[in-house]
Amino acid sequence: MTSDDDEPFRISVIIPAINEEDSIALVIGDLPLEKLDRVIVVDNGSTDDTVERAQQSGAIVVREDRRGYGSACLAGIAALPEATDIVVFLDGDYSDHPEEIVDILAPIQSDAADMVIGSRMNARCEPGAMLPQATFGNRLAVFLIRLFFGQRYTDLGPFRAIRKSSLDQLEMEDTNFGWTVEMQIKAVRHGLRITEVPVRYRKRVGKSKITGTINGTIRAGYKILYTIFRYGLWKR
Ligand SMILES: Nc1nc2c(ncn2[C@@H]2O[C@H](COP(=O)(O)OP(=O)(O)OP(=O)(O)O)[C@@H](O)[C@H]2O)c(=O)[nH]1
Ligand SMILES: [Mg+2]
Repeated sequence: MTSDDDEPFRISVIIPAINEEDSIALVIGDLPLEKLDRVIVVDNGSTDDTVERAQQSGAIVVREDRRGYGSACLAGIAALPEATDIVVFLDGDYSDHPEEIVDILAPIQSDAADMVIGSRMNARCEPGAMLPQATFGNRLAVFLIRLFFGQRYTDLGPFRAIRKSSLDQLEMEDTNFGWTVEMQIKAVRHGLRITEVPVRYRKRVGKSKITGTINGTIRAGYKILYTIFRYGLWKR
């Protein structure tokens, strides 16, 4: 793992988590901690043992009072070490396979990409792990992104890596479910080199906060579509 000047890449991981006590240690435990500068779990007011288990597993826990997935990611960014080369985002529910971080990082480390999205749209995804509404929503969203912005994505997967300097350029602002799609749209607009790598995905441990609830699905679906139309039609 070397960068241009032969220094190792300084990599940090941001994990938004709320009430993930059954999974958070599994997620952190499957990360190659020796290769990472910092693992940041952003807690939005968990009422279970998420915070303690994350700390025991070697993560730094940041608390964010403003609810929302995007708010948590923004708080995680604010807690990155000053010198960071690559930022990885990962969910705390153990749906992703954290050890696949090496595949997510590889295109950036070889200077083939600035942003890498882990795509769950492949045969290795555990049946039933992607709920039908998530699959449908993703398909619709990537179709619209292609229509408006000309980029062929296959997924809005949460497991992703981006060069820190590129992330700074994007000036991310969404505080909830528009986070992933905002990043992907802005990446196109800023001319980032974008790559997808196939990742595995399994049924989550613990209780769903977003896609597995009717309320969450409607709010997330609405916000994702609104974000695409907003950037596609009027927001520069
Ligand atoms: N900090 C923080 N984390 C959140 C919030 N909402 C969701 N999360 C976390 O974000 C990740 C994604 O949420 P999930 O509930 O897995 O959403 P999903 O993947 O769409 O739905 P499932 O298919 O049920 O897993 C998990 O690690 C959650 O704990 C929030 O408001 N704040
Ligand atoms: Mg999930």
